[in-house]
Amino acid sequence: MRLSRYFLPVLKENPAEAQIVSHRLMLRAGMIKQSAAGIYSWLPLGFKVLRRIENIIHEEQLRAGHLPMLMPTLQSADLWRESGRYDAYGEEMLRITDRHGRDMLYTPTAEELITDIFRTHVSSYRDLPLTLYQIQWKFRDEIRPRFGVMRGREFLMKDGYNFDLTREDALHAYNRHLVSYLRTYERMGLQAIPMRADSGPIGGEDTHEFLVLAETGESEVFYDSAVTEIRLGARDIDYDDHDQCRAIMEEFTALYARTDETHDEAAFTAQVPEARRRRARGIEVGQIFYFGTKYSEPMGATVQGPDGAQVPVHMGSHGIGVSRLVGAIIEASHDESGIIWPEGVTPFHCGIVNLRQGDAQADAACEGLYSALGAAGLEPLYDDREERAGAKFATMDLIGLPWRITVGPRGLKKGVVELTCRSTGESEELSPEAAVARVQEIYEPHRPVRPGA
Ligand code: P5A
Repeated sequence: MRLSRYFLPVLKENPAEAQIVSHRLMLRAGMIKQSAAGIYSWLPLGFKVLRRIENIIHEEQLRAGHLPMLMPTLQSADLWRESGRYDAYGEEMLRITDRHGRDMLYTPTAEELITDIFRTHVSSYRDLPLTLYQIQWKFRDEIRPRFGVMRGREFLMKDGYNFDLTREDALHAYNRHLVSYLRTYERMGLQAIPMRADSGPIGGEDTHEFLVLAETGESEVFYDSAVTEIRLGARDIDYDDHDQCRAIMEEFTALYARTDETHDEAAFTAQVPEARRRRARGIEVGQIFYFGTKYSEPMGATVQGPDGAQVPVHMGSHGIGVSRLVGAIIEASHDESGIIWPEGVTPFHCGIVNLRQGDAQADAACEGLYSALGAAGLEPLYDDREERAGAKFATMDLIGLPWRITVGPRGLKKGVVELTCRSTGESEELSPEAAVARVQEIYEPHRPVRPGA
């Protein structure tokens, strides 16, 4: 993309309404625009990051054997009356009446709708296990929407639902989700710690939230500092292997880590040596639930078991805050000049800054880099505007591309360009060909994963 043709409405001033750094930087970098309280338009740069996050989620969901689908945002109230949640959900549910006087609602989550789909089409245990998921907009009429996309009213969620014959199988689905979420967050450059939490209006006995530690987080958390040392890394995972998934779940959840809803001071003190006790704040970027037959029983979602008897299926649901993640990643990765995107989610792989726009040699070198990076399957953002070098650097730093190639007449005389790392600020001089090869090598581990691979 050439910056002269892009839509990047950056702001010079700090917007007064933004209280936390991610909200401020998203507005300043021209990623979002508020259209009403807690409701945002995603401008091209913000939309690109959102898509990158979605793609990682899809790849990891497919890898875990889950099936993508799409359900509507508007639902009939009748299904929610069957489960008993129409009245129980409270003020957060946005209720709408259509022209025929029918009660509708904007979906805050989709346990009822998916259970209805399941009961319509599945009747035998032979069709299990089954996990369906979507990435779809949700609406919760939060009393205090704030912090930009972190606590929106309309927000994008990945929501998945598993259907299993037995509790044992459903607990495997729980563990499988936990493992695949760990991998998903790690690919985004984030550490998200599973913490025992409360199940709230979704219900159920087993639930973990995934928390990214950040001072601006809305959740109060209590944990053993040793949990921050565990990583999934590049382990080979067989998502059908119950024992392996359970072992990883246990590894990540054995140490004390809880949100304030489930925190138990006595257990905390007894289990965690004083030097490792941490009280901090975190951003909830996902949550997984096992709730057994809470929806399948009242809604009649049963299958015929191996012995011929009809039994209600065991279910769980699993959510990732897709739009919230954009803010959470910025909270975890920025400096005073702007955003620092992790390579896995960056909107463009590399910036190209032309220090002397209009100089035939500099222009030609930039064009060469631009097409070579494109041919290597990468997306560069070429700042081809007639601007001062300082202004070009400030824009690149603000929007946070992890790598920048700077091209100027002085370097070109020596046959070199400069490759700069956004996070360390370190630069090296390289030939243009070597710079392209280097950037290609950097992104090799972040190539899309083919479904089934
Ligand atoms: C799991 C999927 C559920 O709704 N039903 C379907 C279950 N879980 S949840 O924890 O309530 O939401 C899942 C994730 O969505 C994000 N989230 C939000 N993001 C932005 N603004 C909001 N107002 C908001 N509310 C929830 C969180 O990341 C949460 O973990």
